[in-house]
Amino acid sequence: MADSNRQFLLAKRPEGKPDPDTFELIEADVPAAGPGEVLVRTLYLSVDPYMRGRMRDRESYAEPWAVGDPLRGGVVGEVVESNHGAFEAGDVVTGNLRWADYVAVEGHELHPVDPDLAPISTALGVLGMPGRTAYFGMLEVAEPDPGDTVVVSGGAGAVGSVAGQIARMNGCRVVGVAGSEEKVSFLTDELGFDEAINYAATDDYRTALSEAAPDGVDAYFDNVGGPITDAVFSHLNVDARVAVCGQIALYNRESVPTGPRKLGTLIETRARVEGFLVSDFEPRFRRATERLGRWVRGGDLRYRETVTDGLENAPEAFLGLFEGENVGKQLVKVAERGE
Ligand code: NAP
Ligand code: FER
Repeated sequence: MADSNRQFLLAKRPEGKPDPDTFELIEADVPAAGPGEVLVRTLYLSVDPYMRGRMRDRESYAEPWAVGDPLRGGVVGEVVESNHGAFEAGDVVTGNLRWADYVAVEGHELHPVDPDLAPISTALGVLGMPGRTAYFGMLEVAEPDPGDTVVVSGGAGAVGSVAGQIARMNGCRVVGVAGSEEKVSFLTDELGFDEAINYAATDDYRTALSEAAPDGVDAYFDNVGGPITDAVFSHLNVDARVAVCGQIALYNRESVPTGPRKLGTLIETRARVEGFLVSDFEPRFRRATERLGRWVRGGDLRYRETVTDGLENAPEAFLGLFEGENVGKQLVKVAERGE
């Protein structure tokens, strides 16, 4: 075991886009596991768009980080030493932990990961928080019916790529929206989306949508907001459902544009627009994760991960989310299991 422990702190609150100065890397001793605690070595950590919200000095569903606080998020790690009855050395676990090489945490903060069921990194992606977000947001909020046209923005990301495939499994015609030709091919050739729009190749989203969804849009799973969402609102059908999952196009803005938007559409269509948080569905996580796991193992649900190597590169991986550098789930690989 190494004798030094690197960890990231929030160095300052970003204005607009965060940059490398938002983060501070410090070194300390590897902590010891106290009574009831488990020493965990980080193998993978997750970088997620919601972390931008935690960098802001504003109360929200995600409590803000204070300047100087350790950054934290979803981690998959390996137990090095355990003073808790539920875990022993060598176990693979997940939890909401610090961006660090090692952490000592109380056992109740950890959940076991079964390495025989799926690659352990999936506990942060398709079989973790993003997969469950797609599952509940699509099935419970967007409510896809067979034959519906379903549009998914952020279609090639961790949540969107799963959400679109779930709509396909429900017999829908699925149109993804993503920011490159590579992502368009990923969606249509690898994931079975019926159509995909490269929004970076056009300014005319409305025309692109009327070509890709000529019968209009029955359900919209929105990960991005902004002008893409404005365009989709112009194509909603009567009784459409809009599941507002995320608004990443707005996360780095200090003020959000307001004014008359596309709400007249909602009167014409009697569409329903509903925001949701994955945590609202927590009592039902176990079954959702089991079903997602079965779909992955059966080959019905495919997934991609973009893995950045090295804890020191976690800020770069996080910043890349806002530039569309990831395909599928963005992870940071910190160490190899069993080394
Ligand atoms: P992700 O989609 O894997 O990564 C973010 C993607 O957003 C990028 O790859 C990029 O792809 C796209 N993007 C970035 N800036 C954009 C912009 N200005 N306009 C259009 N697209 C942009 O991230 P994720 O983890 O799956 O999260 C997706 C969304 O779901 C986020 O908004 C997140 O906040 C939300 N979310 C919500 C919940 C919930 O409980 N409500 C839970 C998890 C995640 P392109 O190349 O296509 O631009
Ligand atoms: C959660 C609820 C929501 C959570 C993440 C989110 C990490 C993400 C929301 C977003 O990206 O908008 O419990 O756990």
